[in-house]
Amino acid sequence: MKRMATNKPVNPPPSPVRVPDRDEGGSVVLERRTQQVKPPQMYQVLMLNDDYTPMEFVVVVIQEFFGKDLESATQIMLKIHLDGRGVCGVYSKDVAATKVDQVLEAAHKAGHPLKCISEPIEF
Ligand code: TYC
Repeated sequence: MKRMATNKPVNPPPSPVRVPDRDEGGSVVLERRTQQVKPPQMYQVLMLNDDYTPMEFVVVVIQEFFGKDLESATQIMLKIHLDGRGVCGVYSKDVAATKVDQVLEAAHKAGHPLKCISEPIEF
């Protein structure tokens, strides 16, 4: 991949740290820093309840776009139905945004008001 001269590398390798040593024989002791980069922020994709979208449609959408089997998809759908919202999956920012688009497009095409959002996970 080509980079502009002003771009920094995304994940620079950890730089070795010189540790002072008493060895006067010219040898150098190198130690790796433990962690210099943070893991990427992850996003959860949630579906919201409404009074009109059929339960069967929600179950199919969860299976199709979130790779769940029938039983897990049904449990997630029922949780959304009862609690108002529920997590369908956890992804990087771009993948989460794509999942939201796919769900909203499928719902729109089928004429259902199903809502789907993504939000950063808090620790
Ligand atoms: N509440 C809907 C119904 O009773 C079912 C439903 C579940 C709708 C989950 C949306 O995200 C949803 N038909």
